Amino acid sequence: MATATTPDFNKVLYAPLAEIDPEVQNIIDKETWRQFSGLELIASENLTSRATMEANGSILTNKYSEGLPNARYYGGNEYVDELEILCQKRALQAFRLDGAKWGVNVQPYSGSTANFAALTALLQPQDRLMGLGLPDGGHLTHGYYTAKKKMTASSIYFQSLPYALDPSTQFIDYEGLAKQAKIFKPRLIICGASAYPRDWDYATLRKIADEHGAYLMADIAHISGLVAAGEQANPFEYCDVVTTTTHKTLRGPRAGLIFFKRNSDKSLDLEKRVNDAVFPACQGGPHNNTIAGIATALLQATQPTWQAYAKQVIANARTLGAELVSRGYKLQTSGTDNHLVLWDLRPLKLTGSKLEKLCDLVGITINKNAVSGDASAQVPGGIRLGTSALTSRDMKEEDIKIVADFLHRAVQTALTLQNEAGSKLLKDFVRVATVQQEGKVGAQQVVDLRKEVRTFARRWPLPGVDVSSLQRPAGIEEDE
Ligand code: DSN
Repeated sequence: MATATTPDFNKVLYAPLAEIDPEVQNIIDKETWRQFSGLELIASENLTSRATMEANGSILTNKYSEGLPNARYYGGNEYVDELEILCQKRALQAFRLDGAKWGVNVQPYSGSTANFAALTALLQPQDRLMGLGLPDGGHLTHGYYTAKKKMTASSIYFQSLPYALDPSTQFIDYEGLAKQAKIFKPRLIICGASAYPRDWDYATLRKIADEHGAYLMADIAHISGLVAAGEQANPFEYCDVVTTTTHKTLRGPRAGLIFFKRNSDKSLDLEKRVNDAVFPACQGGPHNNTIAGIATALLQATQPTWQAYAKQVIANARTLGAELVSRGYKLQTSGTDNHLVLWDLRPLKLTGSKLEKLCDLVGITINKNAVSGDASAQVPGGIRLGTSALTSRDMKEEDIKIVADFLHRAVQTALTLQNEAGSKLLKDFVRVATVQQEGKVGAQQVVDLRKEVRTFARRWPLPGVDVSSLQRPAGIEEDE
């Protein structure tokens, strides 16, 4: 509360957001309404808890604390030290790690900075690394480049060679990787993906890495919540370094973590190298409010209920995949072991961009994605779907069947619109989807589906939000 003696220039410090900045408040309200009214199926997203949002929006944002607990470059860090140590402890606990064998840095701002810091720790400039190629499901930060451009720091500062999926099975081609590694002689092999619906054979990867004296790093950003629950193979048994984001299946705030192995012959100094790589090599002061949010999310991931959540995420993804297959659609690897499904649209002659656009128009949030065999990640032939967020809204298999039916109708509508557009261009597709025209039915199908999706979505809670008091905010129009 401002007092009678608060100078005018400081009164602004006490006013609530809605009062001081109604424009930003309105944008937040619209986004809340969108999340409440739609179906979130982006595999890299989730809906974090109220506690995490409270921590993330806390007064901890005011504090600088470059360095590590008990070794900071600024004063006043006694509570921040307590927080960071607690977060580290929970991170090890969530993945059932012995602190004598593993350590963790909880400061990375995101998955990308965590990965670049890990590369900085493990490699010298221009050292060689191998990661799963982006068109096969790998991540940009795993060494991606195109014929025309080295577009990520991981390919600009290091030499990289992608490994691939076996085109006949669409599983990782471990034999091919072993053969490539014999010639390329990498210093680091990265496993982990952004779009791979199957589990990993870490023992085989370790064997290949050892043949070349290479480090093995797993980026478990997508599956970390499932690994914490013991519902995926355990990368910590085989890897030197494990990175993750904290906001996907792990359901925390947006940030990253780097776990490093202690005491193995080759990695005696990994702790110092990783910590120095995060700060000062790649980052400045940690975001302590985010670290508080991570700590809170990790506490949830250590509770007995976490395994039930992770199991339900996987059961929902399996149901989603099976429902799509039962309607004649093609999935990469025909199914899933984790939270995501990769849907190959190429047999339908429909691009991922068009289905993503159509789904946006009806309140289903998905993303276009390359599928195995796509010549380029720029024109993806598929869609990636994930069930983490819908599971956080309490949906189970029977509900996911309804979602699968919405997706089926979205495809049918997209095919109708593509036909009515009479051209392959996305702008023509959007025009016929959004403007009712005599003799054309696609735009009406969009309206009908949007209404049904909205009614269904609003039956569910939204984590961190009291939906009973939600009202449609100014600036959102809805068809009646
Ligand atoms: N990790 C990416 C994704 O999977 O969506 C974003 O970088």
